[in-house]
Amino acid sequence: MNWPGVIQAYRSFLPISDLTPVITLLEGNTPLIPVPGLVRKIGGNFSLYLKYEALNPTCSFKDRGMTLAISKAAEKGAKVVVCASTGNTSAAAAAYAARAGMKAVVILPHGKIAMGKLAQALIYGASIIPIDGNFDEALRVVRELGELNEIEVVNSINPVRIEGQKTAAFEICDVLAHAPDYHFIPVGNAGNITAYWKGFNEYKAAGKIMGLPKMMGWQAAGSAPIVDDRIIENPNTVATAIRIGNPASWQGAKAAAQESGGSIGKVTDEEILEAYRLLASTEGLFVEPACAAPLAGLIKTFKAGGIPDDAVITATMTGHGLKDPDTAIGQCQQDLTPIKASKEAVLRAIGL
Ligand code: AN7
Repeated sequence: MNWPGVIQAYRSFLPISDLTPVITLLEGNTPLIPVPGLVRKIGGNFSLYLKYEALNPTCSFKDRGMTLAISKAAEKGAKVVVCASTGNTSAAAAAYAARAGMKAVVILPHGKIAMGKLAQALIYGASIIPIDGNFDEALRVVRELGELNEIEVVNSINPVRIEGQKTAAFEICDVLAHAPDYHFIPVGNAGNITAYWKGFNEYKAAGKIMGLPKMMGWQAAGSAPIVDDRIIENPNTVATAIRIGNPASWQGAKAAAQESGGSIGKVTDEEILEAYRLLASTEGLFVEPACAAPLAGLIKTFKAGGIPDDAVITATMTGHGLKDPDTAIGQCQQDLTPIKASKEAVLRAIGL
């Protein structure tokens, strides 16, 4: 049977009625990929599985919440949806709005959106409004627009987004047949960590799992309001997806860490880029820089002795590496000057 998308797959856990039109691109059911080579490389003995959300229809986890948000908007008869975004939300909103025959308006921090994400929003036909300002300022404008009744906000301040995103936690437990011991996840606007914690708890309440993971959220050092416990006016990081200084779900992230016995930490851009290259070159998995934040955080936690030997660990790889080709190419040390088209020239070039 074709996978039906997250609404049909997890209907009884979602705020959906028979009257809700289901707008889906068959998102979800993404692979949980074991990465033993990476664990060996850092000298660990634990089990690590990556929830590879890059394989959603718009290549990020945002599709899970967007199928709910757009379906509920369609139920209300909305014609126009709006979001602020560091890129992935705008791509997902634009795609699902196209599928529903709605207009999407996306408000983006000018010059700070990875190229692949911009290409997506453009080709799906969204109205793109770049602003002179960062994500937090864009979200402020969106909140104001949401007060006008004719525009539906599809940022994660819309609670149905969180409802959709929690399905990733269900899928992890369905595959493992239990909860992981730790779950590592990047934190930007903090909706996703909030959603996972809700998902794990609901699965436990339903008797599907016995335990709960410690929630380990990771921010970029230049953009770490929750760790630093203050709003960051000018957040900065190579991981543009999580370049957010005043997260909407701040309290949700803190609650997830506190209630689970986990934590929210921060890693530098250097640590992020090192983990980014390491994952791609040892496991063949290409993710966008934001996903490398929890990996860098895991490496740091392991080196500090904070990971038990037999732990089962999951981590969310939220978006595809192809979304941000500039960062990947910028990390490349190779000389790409063309040489003569001959066997001899190639052998010389590779040192044989
Ligand atoms: C790849 O698209 O906020 O903590 O506007 O794109 O739930 O915000 C993206 C966030 C992690 C952080 N990884 O998740 C947006 C946006 C990737 C992301 C996050 C984002 P949240």
